[in-house]
Amino acid sequence: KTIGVIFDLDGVIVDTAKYHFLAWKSLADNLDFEFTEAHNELLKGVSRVRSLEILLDIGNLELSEEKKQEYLISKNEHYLKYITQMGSEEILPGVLSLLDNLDGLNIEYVLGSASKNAPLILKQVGLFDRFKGIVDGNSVSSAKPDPEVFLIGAQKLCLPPENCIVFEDAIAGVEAANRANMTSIGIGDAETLNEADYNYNNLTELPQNFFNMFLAE
Ligand code: B16
Ligand code: MG
Repeated sequence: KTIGVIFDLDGVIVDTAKYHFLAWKSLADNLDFEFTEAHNELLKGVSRVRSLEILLDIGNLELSEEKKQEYLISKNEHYLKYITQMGSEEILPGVLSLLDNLDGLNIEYVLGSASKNAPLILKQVGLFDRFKGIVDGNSVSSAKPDPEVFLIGAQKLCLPPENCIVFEDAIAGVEAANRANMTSIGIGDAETLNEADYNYNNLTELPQNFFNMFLAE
């Protein structure tokens, strides 16, 4: 059968979580509470607005809408300082050979990310033109674990959801893929991502012939 692939961005193609962490941490420092790498795990895969809500919960703070808007803007400005320094050396191991493998098999792929900065990040690392389409935080009304981002991805691939395979590193993303009725592949800790159909620590672990069984169906 014809299959297509949908890639999450942060945690699958590149590790931008470390830059989100630095930017959120600096906001927490300014607001005078502790924000750790363990806390940062809670923000993976969720939208920018939701991230701020989680952060403020950690700091036990309630802020006006106006203040929140201000912090969302300053956090993103801070984050962009890191993003604009990124280059192709930041593409995670296994990504380029996987894309080459898909190209060789004529399997099309799109991006399905919560990030509003996804196009910029893909351009920075030189991968923008390789994707058939990009679904990002600007094109959805409901964030993961809502399946919307991946369902729009399937439309861009012109395929029914059952024919789509999703690579995700976040619990919310795996849930979104499952709810979309797609095959979910969890990249990262298998215990954390135990709802995924398949688990690999990183993309280099994906077997060479992984897609053949789907194509043969
Ligand atoms: P932005 P993904 C997600 O990317 C990140 O994992 C998450 O931590 C971030 O809050 C979200 O993008 C929004 O990012 O502030 O750039 O719009 O994993 O869905 O590719
Ligand atoms: Mg992710």
